[in-house]
Amino acid sequence: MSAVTSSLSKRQENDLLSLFSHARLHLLYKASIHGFTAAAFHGRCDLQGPTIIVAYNAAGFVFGAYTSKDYTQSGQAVIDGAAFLYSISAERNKPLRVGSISGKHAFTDGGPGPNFGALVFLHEDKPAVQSNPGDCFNFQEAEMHGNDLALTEFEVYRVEDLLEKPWRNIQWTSERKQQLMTSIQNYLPEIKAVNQARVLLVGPVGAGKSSFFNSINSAFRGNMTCQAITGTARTSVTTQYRAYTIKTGRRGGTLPLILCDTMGLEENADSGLNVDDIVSIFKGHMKDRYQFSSCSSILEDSPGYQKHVTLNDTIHCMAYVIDTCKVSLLSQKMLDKLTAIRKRANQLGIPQILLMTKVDEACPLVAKDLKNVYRSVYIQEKARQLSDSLGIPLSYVLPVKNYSEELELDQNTDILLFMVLEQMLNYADSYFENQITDDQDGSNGPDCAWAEEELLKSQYNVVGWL
Ligand SMILES: Nc1nc2c(ncn2[C@@H]2O[C@H](COP(=O)(O)OP(=O)(O)O)[C@@H](O)[C@H]2O)c(=O)[nH]1
Ligand SMILES: [Mg+2]
Repeated sequence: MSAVTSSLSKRQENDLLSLFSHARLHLLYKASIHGFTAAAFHGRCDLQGPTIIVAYNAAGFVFGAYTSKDYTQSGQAVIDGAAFLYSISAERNKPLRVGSISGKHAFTDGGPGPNFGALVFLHEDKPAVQSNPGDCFNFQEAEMHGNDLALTEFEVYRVEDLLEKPWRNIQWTSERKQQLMTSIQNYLPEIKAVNQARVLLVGPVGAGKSSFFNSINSAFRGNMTCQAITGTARTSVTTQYRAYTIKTGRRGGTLPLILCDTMGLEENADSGLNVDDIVSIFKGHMKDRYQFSSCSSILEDSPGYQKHVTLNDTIHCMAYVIDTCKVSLLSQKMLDKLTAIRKRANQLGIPQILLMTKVDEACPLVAKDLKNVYRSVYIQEKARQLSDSLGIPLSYVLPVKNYSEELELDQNTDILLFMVLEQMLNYADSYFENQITDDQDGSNGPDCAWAEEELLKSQYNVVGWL
């Protein structure tokens, strides 16, 4: 099959690129090959991140629309401050660029062709545009498309753009990696009676929770490991609660950190990990290797229920694990579940962070070079979107790439993974600080005196964001 090629001339392509800072265009869809239909458009362009529509007419105009948001067929009106319409023609030196009318949405994210109000593409599944200037965008029709509404070609490109400056500064050096490793290995919980910080991983099925543990384990071991089972099934391949310790090197010591892996969350109330089980884990009642059941939660008389708990057993930090590629697909039901979990964690004063996994799958520029992770416009947009929909400050959102198909460790992957661990330990310390009351050194402190009543007393004694 011959490769699908762009119909843009070099000059037209340069004009288009001049509308961005460091963008590259990746052709997703070409109507003359894939069909002038809404279904063909959505099949190739939904969930692709920032995209630009390029429509061609016989009058010589190349015109269209850019949006930084995903097409998802949600039926919603999408607000996008970065969206614009544009037109390029031989007579003009610079492309015409039209932003949306203040307060108006950019497009309606429906099942038909892309609908930017003033320009509706693939109108009635035909090679045609409907032109309604004044509807969300204002322009002169002669300037936008020369009043020629029949299309000779219609293409959509993914816009892969990098920020001039990264939104977080990372030192991608072996010294930094070593420094992070040393600081994690030397970590001591603020409370002497606690030996290891206990971090819980929670998130939808397939988000990369088990892979995160495997990746951390591999990075500290020095070779690839696959202790936790991972996979791509629709329901969770993790069915047991696991509290993993991590070793440094083959015969090395144990890290002062336990990563607790759970079954995945599912949308429906009666499937996947349930919120009551998460609360039992928070409080330290669930023993390692407890077999989850979707239909019932752990009870005091269940096998695997730990009645007497100390501060060593409770969760000191929780990490939500979310697949970056699926941020736009998080359903209201899943968001509600996450909000319910957040509420319970807040009540118990458990600090929380959010890991955005699969940044390599989400952005080709990041797949090519992980150092682009904080320069990718797409990743930044997804981080903002997650922060907004879950009400989490952006500073608690950490992009990460797990090892998935590699055979060798990679310095940059390790640095991102270790940065996440460092934050987890910092937040666990915030939890411990909140537990320290009278006894500063912990000798008669929380270790023995601590009980559920104490924990309940510290409700609303909040650490981090709420
Ligand atoms: N490319 C890529 N794949 C990942 C990443 N994290 C996880 N995966 C893959 O996603 C799938 C689900 O991962 P898994 O750890 O089982 O998810 P869990 O259900 O949250 O435990 C597996 O096939 C992993 O190899 C990542 O950061 N990048
Ligand atoms: Mg798993």
